[in-house]
Amino acid sequence: MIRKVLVANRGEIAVRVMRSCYEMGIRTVAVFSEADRSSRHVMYADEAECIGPASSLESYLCIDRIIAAAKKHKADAVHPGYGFLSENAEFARRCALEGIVFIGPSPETMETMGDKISARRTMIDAGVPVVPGTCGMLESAEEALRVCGEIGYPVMIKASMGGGGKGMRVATGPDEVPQMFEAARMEALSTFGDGTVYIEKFVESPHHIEFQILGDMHGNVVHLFDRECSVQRRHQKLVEESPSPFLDAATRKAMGEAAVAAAKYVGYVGAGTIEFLVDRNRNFYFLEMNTRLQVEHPVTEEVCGIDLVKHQIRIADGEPLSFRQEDIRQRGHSIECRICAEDADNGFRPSPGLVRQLLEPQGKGVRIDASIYQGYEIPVHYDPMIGKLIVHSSRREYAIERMRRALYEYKIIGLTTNLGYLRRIIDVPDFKKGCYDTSFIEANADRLAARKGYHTDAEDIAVIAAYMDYLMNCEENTSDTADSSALSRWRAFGLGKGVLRI
Ligand code: MV4
Repeated sequence: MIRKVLVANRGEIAVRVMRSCYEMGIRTVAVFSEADRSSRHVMYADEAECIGPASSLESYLCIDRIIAAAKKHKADAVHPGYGFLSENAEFARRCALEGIVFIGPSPETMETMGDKISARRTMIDAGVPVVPGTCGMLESAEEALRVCGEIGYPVMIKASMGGGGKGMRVATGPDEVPQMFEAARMEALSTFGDGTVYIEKFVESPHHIEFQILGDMHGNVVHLFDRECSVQRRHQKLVEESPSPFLDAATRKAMGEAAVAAAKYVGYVGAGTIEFLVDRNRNFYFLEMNTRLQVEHPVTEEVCGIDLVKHQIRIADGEPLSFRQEDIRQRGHSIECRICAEDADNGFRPSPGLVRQLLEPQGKGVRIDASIYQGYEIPVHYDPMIGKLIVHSSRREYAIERMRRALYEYKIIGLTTNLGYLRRIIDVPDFKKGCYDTSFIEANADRLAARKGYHTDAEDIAVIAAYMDYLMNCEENTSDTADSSALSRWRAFGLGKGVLRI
């Protein structure tokens, strides 16, 4: 029986996991780095343990320190969140060895799916469609050339240990193969320490559509339908929605059945995601399986009315699933925007800093999974994603209106965020129509580029006015105003040297 969970993560996902624990009456243990002493997940937890310096390698990625913290605090289970150690089979093995429940699938499943060649082979055996290509690894450029000739151009050369676009090259004809084969191999070797590559037919402008699945220890597997994740920039998702506006009922049904077949074949236990590439004719192909909870899981929760973290914990506790496939329906429409401390107008460079003022959207159908608060300093050491804004409504067009409204209400003062960029995305006509694939960001680059126009200027002025009003109130409420002019107070807040960023 799981009564205390150590959350081996930080930021919004650590808080997200602890919320479900709290509702289930489960105690929580936070781990944190020296850069995260004042983080929200530390304040939220019942207990907390510092596990090392700011560097992830010496804290959130350090298996020994996390295991030691779990033992010290007598945690029954570990929830890994996403990223960090969430797909690390060695970590899952170490947990088992120490008698700690790892909230996730078996280490064997994680290994099978972590290796893309073995995942492909397994899916072929399971009868799940994969992109036409090689079944094993490529030994040489000569072999690559021969295989490419059989598959037909263009082809994609991919790293077996890859993911996230690293070690990936396209070859449009035989003359490009030797060079692309070498480039993919070298990049794979330096990034993953493994130069194994394989080849697939290149699917042009595909959709990235994934299915959420849940499997228990008793052989039951269900899917929780689809998420459309095609709004991506350099393999970073920006906006996700469920249901996908691209799928028809027949394709959705076939993909759901394929996802369940895939998970059943490997005896999957826990929450997982089957990623598919879908071409313009709605042919779908298995791409990868993610053996963790994903960033975009809330859109599925909103549409299906199911708390995925609670089900992860119940499954890890050995409970059978409490519902059958027929009990799960997609109700309405949900959209998620990822809020990042990034300067979208200057090459998306990370822009951490102090959250001076924070106004979060509220109201019907609005959910925020974030870990920032007023006065919080976003550390430079970690991912720039600071939270997620999720909306739900009865229809897609209403969900878009709600997202537009919520993005307008969201004010984060003190650092640069991508809120303005997200506002522009949801106003692109092709997004509104639901006509987009993975080329969306590139195809709409002009529309999405910042224009210093009336709207942004007006908003900047309004925020500055509100802040001045706030400062003047501070002034009035201070008895000793003789030596603190308005200007010096303006400086005191760090606004005198051109550091006001909106
Ligand atoms: C592909 C593809 C086209 N054809 N494979 C990108 C990340 C990696 N996980 C797989 N990716 C792709 N694999 C074949 N055979 C196009 C992509 C791809 C992509 C996939 C999903 C979402 C966004 C993408 C952006 C560029 C390329």
